[in-house]
Amino acid sequence: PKTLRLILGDQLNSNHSWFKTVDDSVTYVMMEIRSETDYAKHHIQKVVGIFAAMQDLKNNLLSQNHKVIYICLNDKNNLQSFEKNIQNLISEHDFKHFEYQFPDEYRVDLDLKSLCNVVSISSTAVDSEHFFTTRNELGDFFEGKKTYLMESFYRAMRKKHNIMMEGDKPLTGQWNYDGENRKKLPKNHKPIAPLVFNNDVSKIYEEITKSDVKTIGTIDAKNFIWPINRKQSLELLDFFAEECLQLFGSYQDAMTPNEWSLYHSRISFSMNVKMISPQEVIDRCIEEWKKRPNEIEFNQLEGFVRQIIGWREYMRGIYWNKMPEFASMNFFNNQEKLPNWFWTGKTKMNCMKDAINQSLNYAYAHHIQRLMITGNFALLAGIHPDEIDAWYLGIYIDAFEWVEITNTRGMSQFADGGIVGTKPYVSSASYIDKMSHYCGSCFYKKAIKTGDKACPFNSLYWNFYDRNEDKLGKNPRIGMMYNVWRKMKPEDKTAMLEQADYYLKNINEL
Ligand code: FAD
Ligand code: DLZ
Ligand code: SF4
Repeated sequence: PKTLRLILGDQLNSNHSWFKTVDDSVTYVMMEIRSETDYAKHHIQKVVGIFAAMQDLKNNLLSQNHKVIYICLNDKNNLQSFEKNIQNLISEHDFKHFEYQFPDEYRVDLDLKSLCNVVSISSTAVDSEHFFTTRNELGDFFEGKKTYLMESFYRAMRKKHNIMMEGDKPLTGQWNYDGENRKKLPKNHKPIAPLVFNNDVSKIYEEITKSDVKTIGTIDAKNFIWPINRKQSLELLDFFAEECLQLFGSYQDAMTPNEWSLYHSRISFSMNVKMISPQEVIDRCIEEWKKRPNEIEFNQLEGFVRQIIGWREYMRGIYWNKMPEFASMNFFNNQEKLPNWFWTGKTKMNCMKDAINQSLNYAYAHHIQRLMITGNFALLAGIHPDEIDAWYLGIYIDAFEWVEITNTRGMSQFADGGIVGTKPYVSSASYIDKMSHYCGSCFYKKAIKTGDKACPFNSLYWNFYDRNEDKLGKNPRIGMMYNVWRKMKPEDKTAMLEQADYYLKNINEL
């Protein structure tokens, strides 16, 4: 029967078994649509990058003689949603069967299921052949448990997939080398310049500008820096394995002004749209380590592999286990709005300015900037998780809800009350100073807690603990902080809380 197969913008896996044989009765459809460009205010580089990568897969499939219908953003017959376009195609082309790959987003999953219920033809959903785990695997693994400990899931993944194992023991005898990682960058250390691409995506950019899609951030459309096809994704992976892996773990949490990528892989976009698979990514790195065991210490490799087969799969599992409730969790009942400067970068806080500006310029910030700079500030300031999610879901080129919301609401904001993390990731200026070179040249003073130049992270930090004592006071991992707070002189506490209050009331002026 004539079959229609849908490929979503984050299902660009050219190795999918769908494509192994060319079949005249099968037509693929891909579509650039407003439902997807508009569910968040995306970074311009994200929309451009996804469209460019979609068009590349389309051309690739056409060159192999697959039949493809590609609906462009401004096509006259574009009905701007998956459901409407598919219904239209079914009635126009006499398709007898409809197929799609399991989407990674809850919203789209529901939409496609209900579409299948209303169309008159049969339908099938198949695996996207990308992840190590199925949607329910993590839920089954932790069945009946209250906390979902990442480390135990990670070890099970290592065993199940025989990754860096010696029989049933971890290679080298130790599972996790975090203790040896996470150093500050030495002052005179010049990090490697990131590999960027020079893709000319001006045509796509023009089409997006022509429609009135609202976006954020900047772009150089003649020199688009992100990989937009499988070949470039593999080049970026090679660059990481050859040049960055050896220092990945060491400087994973380091931050320094004007260095936006350091030793991070920037492979998340390529992986999340499935131009390459997590298996390929870790295989390449393990191969490099085997080739140069004297140059690449095992802790660097282990730290990286853990992010991919541990954290990434774990977050996906949490998503499918906890949605849709997860999306409305707000443990601290935070209600504030994001300050305006999250959208402009115009703040005197050096660390925030750097993290936000690079996000606007590159659609990228590395993990510790997302967690301990912007995320930390948002939690201390009591911003509503919906506001925070909207920002994170839009601004990063790698942001798709399954991995964005679990990191944002879960890991960063503790809005899930402790499913993902055991305590909130908050800090005062001392942690930021320990891991970065931001404080020295900041308008604010890291060691000052009250007064004109006091670093906002300091008073907001104590204000956070003070106002949430009923929710956190009994948490054994936080007890020590409350002891310090309780022992502080009453007049110091009052001054601290007044300072925090002043900053919160004038948050747009920070
Ligand atoms: P590297 O530092 O090189 O790490 C390698 C890979 O490990 C990443 O590509 C990623 O696939 C995986 N990884 C690392 N940490 C995590 C994690 N916590 N969860 C899932 N996978 C991880 N990641 C996204 O892919 N999309 C998001 O929308 C996203 N939003 C985030 C929001 C917040 C508030 C936080 C704290 C983290 C978020 N992350 C997100 C996780 C992580 O920050 C990014 O995966 C990483 O920064 C991507 O850059 P990279 O490829 O250079 O990563
Ligand atoms: C993020 C995104 C954007 C901006 N545009 C499109 C699009 O026009 N067409 C499309 O198929 N997918 C797009 N995407 C990715 C989808 O939002 C993503 O596939 C779903 O969220 C499922 O994960
Ligand atoms: Fe950030 Fe405070 Fe350091 Fe300034 S002093 S860079 S605001 S932590």
